[in-house]
Amino acid sequence: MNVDCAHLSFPKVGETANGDRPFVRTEGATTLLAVIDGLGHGPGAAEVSQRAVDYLEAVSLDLEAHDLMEQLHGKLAGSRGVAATLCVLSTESVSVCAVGNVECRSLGTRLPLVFSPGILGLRVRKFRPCSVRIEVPTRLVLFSDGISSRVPVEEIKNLSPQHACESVIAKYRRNEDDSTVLIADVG
Ligand SMILES: [Mn+2]
Repeated sequence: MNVDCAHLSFPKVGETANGDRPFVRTEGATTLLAVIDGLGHGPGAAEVSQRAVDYLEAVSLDLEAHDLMEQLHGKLAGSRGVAATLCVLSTESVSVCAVGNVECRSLGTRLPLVFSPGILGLRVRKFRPCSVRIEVPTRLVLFSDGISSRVPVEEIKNLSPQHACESVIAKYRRNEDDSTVLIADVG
């Protein structure tokens, strides 16, 4: 399995610190994808998102998205909290868990994903992960709420991940929030 990834992330217009973080880590046959959106914006949001990234850099990738999310929830206790979507891609399957409003769209593999209401680090009543067999090719598109949810994932499916990210930022970025898009082609 080959994963071809690109991402772009910008702070809210007028801010220098970015409270969003795209994240990609591959180890052996496993790839972890994430978009983290620290609550609010500015340096405080950037700090809590960085804490989440530090955890994801160090954690074992043998875990499914659900376990990673539960652990991350514990690690961020006492912070302002984040919204986050995590995808763990392994040779045959993909597991996804989403808390808050970081979107995850899939082309190729049908993802029966239900978003878990709540804020990671503060309160999550119930994690609602999904884990399915991956169909090849699949494109995963993750984006924070600084991108309009009207983004036409189907219309840009023939663009490379990098060009598709550029197109999303150019046309669907909302200036009043940090904006992040991450696209992964699984082939
Ligand atoms: Mn946001």
